[in-house]
Amino acid sequence: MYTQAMDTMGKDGESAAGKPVRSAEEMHLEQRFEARIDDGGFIEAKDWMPEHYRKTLTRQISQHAHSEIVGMLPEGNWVTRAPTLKRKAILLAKIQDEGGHGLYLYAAAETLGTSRDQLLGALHSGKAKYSSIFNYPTLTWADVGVIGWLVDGAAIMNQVPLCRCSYAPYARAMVRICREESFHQRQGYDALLVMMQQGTPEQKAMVQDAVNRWWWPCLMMFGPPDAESVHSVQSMRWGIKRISNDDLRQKFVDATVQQAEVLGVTLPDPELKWNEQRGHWDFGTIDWDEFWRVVGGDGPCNRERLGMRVKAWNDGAWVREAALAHARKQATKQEAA
Ligand code: FAQ
Repeated sequence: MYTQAMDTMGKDGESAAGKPVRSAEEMHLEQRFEARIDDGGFIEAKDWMPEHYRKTLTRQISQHAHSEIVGMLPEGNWVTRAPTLKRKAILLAKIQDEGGHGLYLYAAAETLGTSRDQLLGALHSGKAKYSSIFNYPTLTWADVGVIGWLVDGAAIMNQVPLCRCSYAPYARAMVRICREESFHQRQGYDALLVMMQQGTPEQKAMVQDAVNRWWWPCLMMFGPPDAESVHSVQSMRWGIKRISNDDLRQKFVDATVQQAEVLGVTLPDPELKWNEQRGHWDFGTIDWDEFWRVVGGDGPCNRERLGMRVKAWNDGAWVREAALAHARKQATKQEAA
């Protein structure tokens, strides 16, 4: 839906049959673009690119940026209630990093020609998507640890291949983001390990309860099954996505089972079983109805999250106005000098 909202193809560029008319020069540019992609090369902001490639990237990068800034909200809920000064400082640093990731990603999306105001407008009007995972509530302190361990763990699994994305500004942003996500994952695991090894029975039960609630939504983060993923084939052809939704999900499950054992928690899936033949862990069926409900705006916290973002935008209007007034004043001064 967002993709359609950003459709800039006008009627002028279409033939009578409704198909876009392409000039010989455009076809030559497209051949060069395809050849560069086939060679595993990178595309820079000023290079020619097909309109569909530009729109696909604008959609994915802006959704990713929105996920980072909406993702600050569930954890922000716990800043004032972190159990120690050390945990509070770590949490503040993590949330700040996420704001920074949003900034790099909005900047990367802007290089494709859509302004930040337009991108945020799409988020605030509910047209643009952000990751389903951030529509779940953070009920206890253990949820903050589980977000680090499982949500950041899933995010890294998905994002490391994006460091090799064919669109260079996105790939460059992802290198730094992945380094920071790695710290986020470890701090979450560490917080949980302390509770599991030194905590009271109640604290241990709290960790298990958080794992029970977050496990399945984390598996949904990777997106629909490959057979139902509308964008995967083209995005993989263009080197935007390097590994499919299902393969990344499997890699995440395979990596996480042992971490759960070390931690001493049970993953809430009776069908989780090592498959010697496949060399992978088998796992149960994901509730895709729940996924699409959450993506469609009807998850436990969708309204609250969007409401908070819109409020933050409105509350910050005076800062943006002041910055613009200052810039205008400086420009007038410079012109007069
Ligand atoms: N939630 O055809 P596909 C983080 C939509 S960052 C909501 O497979 P695609 C950091 C999809 O947009 C987490 N919608 O799509 C952090 C499409 O709808 P559209 C975010 C979803 O793009 C941690 C439709 O379903 N990461 O966690 C979801 O090829 C802790 C069909 O799907 C990124 O954004 C979903 N989970 O593959 C922050 C990474 N999955 O647009 C704070 C970059 C799918 O046609 C605390 N993005 N949809 O209306 C990607 O890698 C891809 O976009 C996928 C989806 C894999 C998410």
